[in-house]
Amino acid sequence: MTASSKSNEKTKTDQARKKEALEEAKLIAQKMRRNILLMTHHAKGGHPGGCLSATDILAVLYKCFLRIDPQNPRWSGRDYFFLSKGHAVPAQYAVLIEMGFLSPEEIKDFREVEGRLPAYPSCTDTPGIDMASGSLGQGLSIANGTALAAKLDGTGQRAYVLLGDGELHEGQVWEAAMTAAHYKLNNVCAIVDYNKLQLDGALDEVKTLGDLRAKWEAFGWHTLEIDGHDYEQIYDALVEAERFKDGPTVIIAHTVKGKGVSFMEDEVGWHCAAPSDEELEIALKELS
Ligand SMILES: Cc1ncc(C[n+]2csc(CCOP(=O)(O)OP(=O)(O)O)c2C)c(N)n1
Repeated sequence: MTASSKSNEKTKTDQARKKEALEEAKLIAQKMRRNILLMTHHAKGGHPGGCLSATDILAVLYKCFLRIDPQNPRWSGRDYFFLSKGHAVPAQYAVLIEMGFLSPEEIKDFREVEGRLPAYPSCTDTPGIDMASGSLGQGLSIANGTALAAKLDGTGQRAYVLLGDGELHEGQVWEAAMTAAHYKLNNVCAIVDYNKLQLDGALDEVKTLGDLRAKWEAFGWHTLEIDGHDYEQIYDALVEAERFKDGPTVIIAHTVKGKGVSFMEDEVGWHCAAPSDEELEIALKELS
């Protein structure tokens, strides 16, 4: 076999491996969406809209990129994922179930005092969670700290953070954006869940973000823009973020709040609301 045919073979197997992994990620996302609805329905509360917009991103990130170990959640060599928009924690519980950190039976414990699934992320209660969040704006600062430590230790660990677009109204995010660029933290990857809705209205009505791409670029970030429900685009952007060595990368992921459930899509009322018995039945049918 010549060097070039060997490299063609490798590209082919890489492509086949990617295709297979993305098919698995799609199945994971399907189960996650069901479990997000079951959790919020059972607890009679939660934030399904912003969970469903982030589901496909989390499925690809966890399935294909994060180096983590469900048998040893505190493994010191792990990559970090910080859910800065902590109200979307059912999405993180749902992906942790699929990755084997939690059991599906724990769905009923969401928002219960007993159990390991509190209403907002807790790094002391839940295996696989590395940051307590809920108060918006803090995740990128924490990602910076862990990424800087990993660089100083030469461990090669990466830190990923998921930010809401409404969360970008917090000034701390932009302080942290400057810090990551200053220290050229090429092991930080921020993902913006750009679903265009805030808590009680459209983002542009509450406070527009203007030219979001230009803002991140002006803050010194390698900036990518994708469809946050397109598996190839999510995968390729995360690969590009790993490859880029000159500084931090942000992936602006255009998404739909409530994605996957027809009556929840793009409806601000589903920011914080639980499906009724009837709504759950319809939604689960749509997702099956
Ligand atoms: C510091 C802070 N201010 C206000 C809130 C209340 N709050 C909870 S969710 C939310 C809207 C966030 O919008 P976005 O980040 O776009 O979330 P998504 O639409 O993705 O769910 C707000 C203002 C909060 N949790 N923390």
